[in-house]
Amino acid sequence: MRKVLLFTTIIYSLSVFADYSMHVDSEEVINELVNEHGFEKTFVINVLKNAKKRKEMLESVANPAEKTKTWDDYKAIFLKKKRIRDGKIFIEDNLLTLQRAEKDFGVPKEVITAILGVETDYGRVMGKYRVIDSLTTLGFDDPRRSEFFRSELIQFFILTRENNLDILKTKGSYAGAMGYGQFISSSYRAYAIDYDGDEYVDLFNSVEDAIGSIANYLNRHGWKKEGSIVSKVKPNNVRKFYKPHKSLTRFLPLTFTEKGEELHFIADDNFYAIARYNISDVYAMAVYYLAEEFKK
Ligand SMILES: [Ca+2]
Repeated sequence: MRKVLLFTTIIYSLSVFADYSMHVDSEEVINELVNEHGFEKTFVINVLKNAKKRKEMLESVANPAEKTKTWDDYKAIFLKKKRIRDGKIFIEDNLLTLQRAEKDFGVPKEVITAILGVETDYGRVMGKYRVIDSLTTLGFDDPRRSEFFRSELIQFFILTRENNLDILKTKGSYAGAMGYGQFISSSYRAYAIDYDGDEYVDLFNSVEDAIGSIANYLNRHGWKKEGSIVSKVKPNNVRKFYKPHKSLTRFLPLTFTEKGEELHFIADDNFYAIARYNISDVYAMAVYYLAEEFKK
């Protein structure tokens, strides 16, 4: 017995050979998948055995662009002329679907397109990592958010079964986000919709499904039709809008330093709906700026 344990420890310390079916926290995941969701134990173990630990994911998730870059850097990446031009072309190419989504969910075509632009450059960059590698590496070895990623790992097993996806081949970002709009597994299951009428939710290949799903996500997270995202204000006007109530997220002031100048904004409901997509002020602001560019 001792020999076996020692052997496991040695294998485990060589990260590339990590066998996640043997990880100290894997038993709970395996039991939940088998007992609560009806998976075959041998299937689950086999999948975990085939997952690979990727150290770069642990580094990326600890240092996301939203935290390491200044607003100027972030804005420079997401408001490049090419991304603005490509977004305008995307709107032209998908106008009828975008108009339908706007009517069904109240979310303007420019905002849906801006999210697609920031997330994946309109579907050009959907992520190169196997999701199974991301969710096992982060679910078993991330020191801060492993519980969240293990929960996503369970959701990913269910999602791939429901949608008939190959669990060992499905690709996404380093954090396990997938498809045009970069939905994580639990969001895919809860908010992604079929919007091209083939009765299959496909965020990897169907632009229409992606458009409908993003609009549905924002709608379900408090998007207000005709509501505003942010308003620019003078610094001395910030105070009177401030409502520091715990349950009230509306009307909070935001300050962004842009090329050395402090800009002040009041964020409204729709800003928070966007931030629910990716919890970051600079992310939501980049989406807002990009959406505004499409109107010019
Ligand atoms: Ca579909």
